[in-house]
Amino acid sequence: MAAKGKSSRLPPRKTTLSWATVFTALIMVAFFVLIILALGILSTSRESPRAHDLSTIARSAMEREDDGDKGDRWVEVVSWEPRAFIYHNFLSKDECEYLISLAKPSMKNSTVVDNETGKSKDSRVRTSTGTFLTRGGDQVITNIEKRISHFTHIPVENGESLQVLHYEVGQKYEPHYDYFADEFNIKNGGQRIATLLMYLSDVEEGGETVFPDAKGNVSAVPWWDELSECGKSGLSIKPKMGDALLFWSMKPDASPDPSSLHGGCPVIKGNKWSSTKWMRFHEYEL
Ligand code: PD2
Ligand code: ZN
Repeated sequence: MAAKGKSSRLPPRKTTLSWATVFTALIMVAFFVLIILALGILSTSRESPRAHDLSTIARSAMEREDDGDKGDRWVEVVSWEPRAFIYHNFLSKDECEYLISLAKPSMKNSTVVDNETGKSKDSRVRTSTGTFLTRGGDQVITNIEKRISHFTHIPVENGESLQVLHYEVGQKYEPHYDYFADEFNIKNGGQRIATLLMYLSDVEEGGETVFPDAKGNVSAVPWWDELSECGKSGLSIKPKMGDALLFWSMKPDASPDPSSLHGGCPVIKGNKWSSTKWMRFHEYEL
């Protein structure tokens, strides 16, 4: 009987003990997880103290420009090779006319960069006239340069001075790369990353910006039938007053993108005003 009694009491005692162990282990694991979670939250908030700081948003909202006479602003993805996008209605009509009036008195024959020396030289590949507007020269330029920075996500300091160009009938800019191939310019101001080309006027015929080496079916663009012969030699964008074309000369791995080859087709009817903002990797020193 005693042996019987002994054997009937032992198994339940064993079960009680193992449940207690499991319960204790669970409590310890939960406690451990809680500590890890707490440490994670603390370290995240230490690493990005500005994640919940809304003061920059509040400031941007206060600085928001008066909408003025600008039309509907929207972004159109034109191509991924090269990476090219149109910001429709980026500039107002008043801004376009203002930039033209500022530039007009100092227009000179446009030059190109000499790849041997890195210096400017006159060229037959670029037959337009042009001038540069001082960075932050006045409030209108400052507003446009800030807008360029906001839309491209590239700081104002990385932008070169705005260049204003004028093309009359027959004038053009042969296909070229905006990135530098010479040591001089890369060392003095840094390699060019991207270009924002702003159209300051409409052009009746011709004057398209063409990417001859763009990948894809270039004749699929809705405006194909309106393009000049030069325009049909690649992926083309028709100038429209106020629109801006952003394209990247560098790939995301920071190597030059050969598909960014581009040119300005000859103007056939009317005349063309445009403005270029080149952006560089390093701070540009005047
Ligand atoms: O004004 C243009 O259409 C044009 C075309 C190609 C300008 C540039 N390149 C440039 O300024 O780099
Ligand atoms: Zn160019």
